[in-house]
Amino acid sequence: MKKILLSLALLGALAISIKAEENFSYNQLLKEITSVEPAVSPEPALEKSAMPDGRYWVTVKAADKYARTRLLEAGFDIVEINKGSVSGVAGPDLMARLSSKSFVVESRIPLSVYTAAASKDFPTADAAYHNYKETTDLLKQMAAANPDIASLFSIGKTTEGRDIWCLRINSSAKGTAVSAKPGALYIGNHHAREHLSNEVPLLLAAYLFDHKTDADIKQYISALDIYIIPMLNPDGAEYDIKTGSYQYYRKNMSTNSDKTRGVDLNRNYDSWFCQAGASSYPGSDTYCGPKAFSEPESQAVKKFIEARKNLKTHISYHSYAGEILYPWGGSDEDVPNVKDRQVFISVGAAMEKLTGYRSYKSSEMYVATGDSCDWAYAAGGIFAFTFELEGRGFYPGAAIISSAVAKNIKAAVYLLSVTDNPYKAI
Ligand code: 0X9
Ligand code: ZN
Repeated sequence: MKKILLSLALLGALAISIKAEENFSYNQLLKEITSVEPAVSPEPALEKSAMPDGRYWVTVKAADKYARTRLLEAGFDIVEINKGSVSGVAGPDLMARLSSKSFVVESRIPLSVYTAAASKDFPTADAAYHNYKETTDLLKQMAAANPDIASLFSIGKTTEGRDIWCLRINSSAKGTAVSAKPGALYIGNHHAREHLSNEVPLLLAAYLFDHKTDADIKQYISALDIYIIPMLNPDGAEYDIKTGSYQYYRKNMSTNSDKTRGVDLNRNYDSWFCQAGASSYPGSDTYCGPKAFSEPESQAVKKFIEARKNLKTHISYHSYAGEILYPWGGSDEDVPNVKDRQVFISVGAAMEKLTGYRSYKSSEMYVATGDSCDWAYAAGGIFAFTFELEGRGFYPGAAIISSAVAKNIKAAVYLLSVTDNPYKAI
């Protein structure tokens, strides 16, 4: 794989120089992405490795979603669900815990990360992905180029002091000014290594600006209050790429009481906090944190949503599975309001058609409490969907961006079409 990376260095350099030319229209961005498509299909990221780092790619027996929930509670971060088993990354502590709790480990492959000299960027072949600076610059450029409808502001700072940027698209209200228009919210990158989940909302913004004079988009921009927060967890995302090779990092960068790093932001919301499918072991990948909303990133989302009672719809982007999930995820129960349940089912089904992703109730994957969409629906009545974007692995290569973005724009724009009154979907 190293050889492939080297042979792609020239293409990567080309991509970097293209980026420097301030191309930020949707079509230009797409061109930029396709220009770095590897000539060969990307190998699984696990094979990109060089040095064992004490972690394993583990496959553990799990017959059903209840077994999956128990594994999450033991701190196992389920990455892939197979028939009768699940796979994910486990370090030495978790390996010991799995055997002490009598889980059956079917296989384990030493996981290695390539610890090159710090490059603070994506591997060359994936240069089309936007790191934090590139994301920030692009958001600033888009906002500056569309002053009639756009504004950019920070919803708060991360653990390491980075701004969490929010791009607002609204033909009248700007910045943090309140609006009575129905609102739609798109958030990416709760999880550090899910870099595709930054690209989709970022390019959605570029698409909306490029098409702002199309009849439908123009109407949404004038009638709605649209918010895009592409990178909620920039500390984690930057950590994941800082050596120039991926670290399989999931959480934020908080320092825990036992000096381990990171809280799973999608277990830190106040919805049945840490009751199921989340771990209280600080070192584990599904660590819920010391208390609900202990983290600056989830706290920023809480404040943001609580201050905007006009929000009606929401997508939180994750990867990977090709799935659309709706509440509850923290309970086997259905949401109690029958009409709301029908909205989730109908809107999910419409977005399923547009993306080819499967739409279903979140808890069927596994019950996991503290997730952002459960909280957004419970606290704000917001029709909140978790999208598990497509791809094979967390690092599916740059070639996947354009197709993932294209189909997800359709779903995101559909969501705008029902944001004025989600009940019209039933
Ligand atoms: O576990 C998660 O946070 C999400 N999957 S991911 O691989 N992106 O980490 C899924 C959240 C779905 N929510 C629940 N099942 N509660
Ligand atoms: Zn995720």
